[in-house]
Amino acid sequence: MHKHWLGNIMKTAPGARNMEENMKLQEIVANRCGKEISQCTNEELYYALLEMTKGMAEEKVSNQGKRKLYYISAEFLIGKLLSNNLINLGIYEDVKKLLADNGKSLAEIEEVEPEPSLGNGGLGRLAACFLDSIASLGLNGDGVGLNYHYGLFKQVFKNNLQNETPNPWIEKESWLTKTDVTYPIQFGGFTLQSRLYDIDVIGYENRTTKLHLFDVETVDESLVGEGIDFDKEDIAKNLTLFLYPDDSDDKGRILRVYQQYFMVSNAARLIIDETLARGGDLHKLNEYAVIQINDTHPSMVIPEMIRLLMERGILMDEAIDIVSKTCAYTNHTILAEALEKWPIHFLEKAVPQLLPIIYELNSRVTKKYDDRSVAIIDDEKRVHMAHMDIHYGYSVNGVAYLHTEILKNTELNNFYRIYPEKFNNKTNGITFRRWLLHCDPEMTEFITSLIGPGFKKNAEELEKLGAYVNDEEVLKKLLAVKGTRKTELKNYLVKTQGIELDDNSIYDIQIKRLHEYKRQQMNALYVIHKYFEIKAGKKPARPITVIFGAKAAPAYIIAKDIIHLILCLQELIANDPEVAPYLKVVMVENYNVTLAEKLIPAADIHEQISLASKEASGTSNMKFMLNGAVAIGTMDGANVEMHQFVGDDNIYIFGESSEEVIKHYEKADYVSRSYYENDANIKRAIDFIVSDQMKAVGCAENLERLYNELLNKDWFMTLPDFEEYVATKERIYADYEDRMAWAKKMLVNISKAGFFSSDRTIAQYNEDIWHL
Ligand code: CRA
Repeated sequence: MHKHWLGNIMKTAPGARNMEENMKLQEIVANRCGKEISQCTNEELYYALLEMTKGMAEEKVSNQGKRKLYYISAEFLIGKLLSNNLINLGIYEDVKKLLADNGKSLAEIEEVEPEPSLGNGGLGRLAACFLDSIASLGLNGDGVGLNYHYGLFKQVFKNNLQNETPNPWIEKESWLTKTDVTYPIQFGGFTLQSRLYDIDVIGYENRTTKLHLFDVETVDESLVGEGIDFDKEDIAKNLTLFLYPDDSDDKGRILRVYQQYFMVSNAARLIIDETLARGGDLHKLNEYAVIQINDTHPSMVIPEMIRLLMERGILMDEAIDIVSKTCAYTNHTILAEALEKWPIHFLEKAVPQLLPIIYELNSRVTKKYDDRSVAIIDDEKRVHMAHMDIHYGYSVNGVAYLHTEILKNTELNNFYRIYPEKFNNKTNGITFRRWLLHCDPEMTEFITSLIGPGFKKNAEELEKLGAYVNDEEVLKKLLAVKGTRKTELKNYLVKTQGIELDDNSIYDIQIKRLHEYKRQQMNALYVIHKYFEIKAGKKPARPITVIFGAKAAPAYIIAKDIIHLILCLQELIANDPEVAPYLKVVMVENYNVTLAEKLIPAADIHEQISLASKEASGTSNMKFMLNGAVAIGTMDGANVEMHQFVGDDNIYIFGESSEEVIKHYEKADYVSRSYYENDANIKRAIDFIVSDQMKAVGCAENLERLYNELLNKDWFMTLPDFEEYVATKERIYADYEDRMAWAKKMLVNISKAGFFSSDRTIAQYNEDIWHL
């Protein structure tokens, strides 16, 4: 036994302040429910805790300073807030104990809270992590976005297919606080009155910041029925109904333009009002405000702010100059489909007042540069939102080292040559409060017992764990903690989804939005491969559980076919007595932040297998690493930096490099069919998709479509990396059996995760871009 381990965490004696909070909760419960805590239902206690926490947040001082950051984003995937707020207020343990003393479980009370799913994936979750760090570092900055009444759809599986149903989250009592702020927002032909709702974001043992969410009071939830279809044309009633309405048709796309303009016009007015209220001078707006444009969705803030400044008497030249010194842009993707280009006629219809300004901005660019590729309005009369951001913002950043290099040298090279000084990298990060302290308190306590609590505020201190990589006691304890999380996940999935896991198996997890570039299909092909191997008598040393979690965009047909493939495999393998004892496929239903918080601490292996160059950063990779899982991955996104930190022994890298992949695209020389024809394993796996066995559990049309896609298109090159992927999987599974060597890899991963704290990312944004 070791001294550090016996010493354990310093427990804060329930000081006067915490006693006070307990009194407060008892009082609130008595007032609201007229009874004791022990007599209350979980619902009653959840709402009492909500009231208490909101009250405490309001009493906190918000961040201050001359210059203020406005982080504008169409998505803030904040997840459930109760527990994180209790942690950041420093009262989590006391509340938990008080409840336990009264026979109540905080974990069960948490289940009552609906998850606000106000984002699709990484980009939205990043914005939420950033707010936590901005508040925790005490920086003067707020988030601005939209108050969608329905978050990302709820995913339901039926007949091995994804169905989408509405996902409401706003209840009579919620984290939202209605404010007095309201603006008339003008669109082509009509005006809508906005209303601002705020959510307090509590920093870790620090001040608070605000998430400002704008809404329209005329929104009509009764437009929504069983599914997620609704009348897309009645803007007054539907503007804030859904996060990103289906943009597969023009009606959905133009509604997005209305949403985006509504978001930025409100934001710009709020910024002007707050600046003036602080005694600021609009001629020097950049000294009072900085606007971070999170991807292109808020780009219209540039022409809108210019317009509003001109309305206040500032001349065009000066207005453009002021705004250019105030706005900074973050790029999150090189995928062409995600780089927004709005047809001019959309803007003419929705926001005609912006057009004279956009034309002016474009003509200044075309006068200066002959190169048509840097124009704002292209020859097909489409407005390139990113181009506007780059010309009229002072900073352009990518979200991981490799991504920024690709922007500079390839994707945005024409811009980089004009403005080299604007380009910079800010590698993404995650908040350790949610992704360690909250999702694995036991691991947090164990780490604290070894290196003290300093890492909670200064993540780099995790490096101190390096001293224990050869300490057998520590390694054993690490494996034990992981084992407990695996059992907890098993219990949770049985209870909530009727899924049975074997907690003695290897949990190999891939959770992220469903997209061909992320290559869930490659993982599924591996499953088929393994299935054949087991049938042929090559049994793995230990059972393997391959876990997927993913939503597919409702209009993304192939992504939904991949989900279908995985669900069919899940059923087929579970019913095959020869294979089931060794291999299990699980696709969890309705993957969201809440589920991620249970899956990540339980993972042994995580899959980061995107086609190199396509994943700008990835952030689940960081969460898994922090929780002691080991990655199998390509040299893509932030995997590159992870590899650099942990070294070859602690991450399993495979596949073509981004340079090779980019060359294939340039030469257009990839032919998937030739891989199929020349590789027996690939042929066997792909043919199985359309086998009679698969068609018996699935739908022939979907399976055939996916088969044809892989054989004839395979835009994201699944097949060239397949053999190396299989070999690497075999290696990682074999290495897992040396438990002590594996635990060492786990510990190295945790000890090197400090860099990926969003506190570091935000400190760098502030240092290089914001200067708050
Ligand atoms: N899909 C990237 O693809 C990245 C996040 C956050 C993404 C991820 O690799 O980690 O942004 N891009 O930077 C995006 O949304 C519109 O582009 C993402 O979430």
